[in-house]
Amino acid sequence: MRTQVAIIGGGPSGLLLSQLLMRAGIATVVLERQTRAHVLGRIRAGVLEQGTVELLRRAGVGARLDREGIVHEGTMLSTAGGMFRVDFKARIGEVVTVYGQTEVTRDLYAAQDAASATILDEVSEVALHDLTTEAPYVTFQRGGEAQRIDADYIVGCDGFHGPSRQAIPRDKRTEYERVYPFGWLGVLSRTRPAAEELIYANHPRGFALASMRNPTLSRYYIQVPLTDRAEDWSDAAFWDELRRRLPAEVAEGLETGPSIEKSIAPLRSFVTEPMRWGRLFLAGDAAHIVPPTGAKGLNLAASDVHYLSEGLIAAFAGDGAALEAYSDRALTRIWAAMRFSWWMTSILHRFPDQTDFDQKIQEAELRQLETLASAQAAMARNYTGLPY
Ligand code: RFL
Ligand code: PHB
Repeated sequence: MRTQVAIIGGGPSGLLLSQLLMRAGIATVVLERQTRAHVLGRIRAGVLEQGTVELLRRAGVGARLDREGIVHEGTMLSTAGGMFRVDFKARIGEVVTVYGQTEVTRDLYAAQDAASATILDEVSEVALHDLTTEAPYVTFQRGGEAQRIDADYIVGCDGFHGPSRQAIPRDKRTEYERVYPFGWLGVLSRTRPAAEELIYANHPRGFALASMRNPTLSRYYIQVPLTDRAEDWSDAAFWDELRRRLPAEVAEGLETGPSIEKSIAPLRSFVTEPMRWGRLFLAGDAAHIVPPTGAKGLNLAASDVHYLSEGLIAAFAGDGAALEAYSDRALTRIWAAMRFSWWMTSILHRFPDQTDFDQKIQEAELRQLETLASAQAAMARNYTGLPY
């Protein structure tokens, strides 16, 4: 089989890239290890920056998002001293949209099906070859058969554990990493959200987040030790712990119910540089991971895809400059989001080795955020998304 761009990974990065390229008349093939049902069963991100919303509209998948997405003009933060609000709209005139990654992915699959895209699921043993030549190719197994795709370019959108990043020789890339000493236990439940906006809570027992997907579907997280296992947390124990960490007035009115999904995610900051080797390009979680505290992972995947689709479209039209610049352009924005999500994580969580000094600094950070318009503006700017 031959195509112009072979895309490894059918998550949001891979599907959005394929969609944007196909709309520009460029042929793609997407290779996905899992079944479509599995990809659509993953519960992940919930907050979209305005730039992501606009990119999805440009990709032709904005209709349901515009109907069902919930615009949030601010967020709540809760501390020992009480709850306060950061008003994004008032501070910098920007907003975010609450719309689940599951729904984004569903919309992208529907659009790709309508465009008769080639998405091969349940592939295994994906291997990348001849990446520094003009004729790179991918081999894989599907339905018990060995197959090969030749392409002009190969894009790794295969997440943190995929093979694409590893295809770059170790001495040709530099990796930067911070692993945090805790995880997030997340629960999805068919209940009314705790509040109209998200609540990020700093609490002596650990961080908590009250989020949502729609008016009848809530998403909650609590900080847990990495040694905990999701199956050891009963629903009742989860709700009790969440109530303790949320402000009393919110905890009192909290609607609880059976969990639909319950899982623990570790927290990590990770970047690999450069995001290109020969004719291989990396995008999304394949190249970088952020802790979810800043709600940046899916949004960074979208901005990578924006830069990369521009570069590839120009390259096929004969101008390679934007593709050459892809890794540098993407990394500038990625490091800004790395800093922000590291900072949000550091001011909101309880660290196992936290000293009294660290504690006082954390309180001072939160007080600044509560009382200084300039601190709120900086947070709002980063949370709602830096411009592309
Ligand atoms: P994905 O979604 O991991 O998709 C990669 C795809 O590649 C496939 N794959 C392979 N395919 C073929 N061959 C192989 N060998 C393969 N190996 C892997 C996988 O099956 C998969 O389908 O990466 P992508 O597309 O780059 O998208 C990134 C986002 O999923 C991720 O950044 C976000 O979910 C992060 N994230 C959040 N981001 C936000 O912007 N806002 C949020 O509010 C937010 N909350 C979150 C999050 C991530 C979380 N977890 C579980 C990590 C909350 C959580 C709890
Ligand atoms: C979510 O709703 O899953 C969510 C929202 C905000 C975050 C992280 C996750 O910062």
